Amino acid sequence: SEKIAVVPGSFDPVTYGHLDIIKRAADVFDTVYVAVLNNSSKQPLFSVEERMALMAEVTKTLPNVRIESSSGLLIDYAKEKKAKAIVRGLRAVSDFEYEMQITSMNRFLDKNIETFFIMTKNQYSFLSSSIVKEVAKYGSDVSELVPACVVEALKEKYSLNK
Ligand code: COD
Repeated sequence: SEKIAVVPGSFDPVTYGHLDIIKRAADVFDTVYVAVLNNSSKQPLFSVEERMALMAEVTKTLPNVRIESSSGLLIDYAKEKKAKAIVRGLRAVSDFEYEMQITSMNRFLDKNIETFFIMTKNQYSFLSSSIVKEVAKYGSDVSELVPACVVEALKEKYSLNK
């Protein structure tokens, strides 16, 4: 049967680190749903629609990847999609505690959906959306960290292209 995975995140905005995880998940699973969600402890720079549009642009060459959004719980969304797994990326030890917490909560809510982790590539281990936003805000070049359409979207947000 079709093996379905959900890759959830706030993706505010998508970085090469996220994209690497999505590509590697798409190599293993038949269908990957990228779920653009709100993290209640983060104040997003880009709207859900903007984040989805950027994600769609950067994944357009991946035929088994679909971009969606949900305003509810991740686990309910994963169930609705008949997903076998939730796939998350892991960077440093600092990600571990938070990931343990959400994994346990999601397992408590539905024990049939596994959470799988993909270790980041070394070159992305210090990359995060927050760092990218911080650097872009001051007008520095982030083109090695995020795809070209994201570089443009950041310039527009911070009005540096005027
Ligand atoms: N290399 C590899 N992986 C990376 C990198 C990198 N450089 N940067 C980020 N990642 C990974 C992250 O570890 C994560 O797995 C994924 O990419 C997305 O990252 P973010 O930061 O965009 O996403 P988060 O952590 O803000 O996502 C949190 C959710 C939105 C999934 C969570 O808040 C959620 O599930 N919200 C919906 C409501 C819900 O169900 N809440 C209860 C959860 S128990």
